[in-house]
Amino acid sequence: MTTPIRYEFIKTCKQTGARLGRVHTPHGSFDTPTFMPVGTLATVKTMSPEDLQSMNANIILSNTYHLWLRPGEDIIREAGGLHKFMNWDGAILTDSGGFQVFSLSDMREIKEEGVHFRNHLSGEKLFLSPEKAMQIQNALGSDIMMAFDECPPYPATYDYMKSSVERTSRWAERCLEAHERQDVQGLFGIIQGGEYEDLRRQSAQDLISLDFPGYAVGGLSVGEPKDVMNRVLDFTTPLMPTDKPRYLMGVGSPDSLIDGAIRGIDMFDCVLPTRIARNGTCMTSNGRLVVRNAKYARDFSPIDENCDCHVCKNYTRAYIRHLIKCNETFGFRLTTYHNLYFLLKLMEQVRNAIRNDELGDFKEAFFEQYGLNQP
Ligand code: PRF
Ligand code: ZN
Repeated sequence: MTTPIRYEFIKTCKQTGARLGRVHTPHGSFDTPTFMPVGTLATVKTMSPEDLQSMNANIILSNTYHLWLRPGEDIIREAGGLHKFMNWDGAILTDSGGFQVFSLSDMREIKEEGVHFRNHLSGEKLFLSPEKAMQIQNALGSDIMMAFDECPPYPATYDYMKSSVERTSRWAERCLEAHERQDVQGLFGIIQGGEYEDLRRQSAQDLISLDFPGYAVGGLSVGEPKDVMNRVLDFTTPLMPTDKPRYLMGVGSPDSLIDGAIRGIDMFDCVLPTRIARNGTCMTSNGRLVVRNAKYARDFSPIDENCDCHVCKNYTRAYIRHLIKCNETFGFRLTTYHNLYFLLKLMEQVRNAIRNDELGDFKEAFFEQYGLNQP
């Protein structure tokens, strides 16, 4: 298949098996493993594209579902595509709407043709299908598009999961058929199957036979315990091609990023760092810090004394707490910037550890300091 997405493998960490690589797209390359900040509505909330560049983000994620509802894909096509519309020159991955339909709307009916549901804002009746999801993503012009899948809840019965996986495979085939810009936009398949090993295998085999330029592991981080996620990754990533990118959808806690990388994942995204930032919670090298708390009212130290971001170099906990307590948007900007910087820096440290065959040591030291030491 012709595709503009190419995975360049660099090396495997001898201590853990994690992969170091680079993904090439029509809007530049990014080193992997990487974390993609989430810009659901064509903005990473409170961040400018210049902010994102200054923290070395080179790929962001946006959402088909939200942009379809507002402003509508026609307006974005008319603007010259999503990159031009939002003034972001780096790579963009768009999720297909599959997950959002399931997580945001209560009234929904899954049929072979697609999903009938209600607009989570207006209540209006809507229909999303593999063909429609491709048409919207073609209009947006993202570098990486995602197949339209079903992400079943956790836990789901074996029988339900089996029929869902089979439908997701049929939908994936329809997505490939409907994707009209294969030369400029790459389409990734999404492996589902919940916690069931044979269904993950079936899903992986079905999708691999369709020859996508990259594969995601979907259906995780939906409420299952951490050890279930790790076990599923333990048996799923070995089923995935080694010469294509592997993306774990919706995962972004520091420990899961490290655990995912160790299991051979290259790409991650999550609203966690940006969402918790807007309620005054920061990720630091010593664990989470709730900067809203009264105990920081007179604390004139930075959010994280080990962080060299612009925020930690110039602003204090006391000042940021004050802004957030007063609902000042600048406060949300500062915590968001720091949290994204922290995760992007963490991924850079992970890549360096892979390069030096010491990701296992890095994990142990990081977990110890972050307060995550396992029994
Ligand atoms: N499918 C899609 N998007 C997703 C997921 C999925 O399974 C997840 C899983 N938590 C996050 N985002 N299309
Ligand atoms: Zn910082």
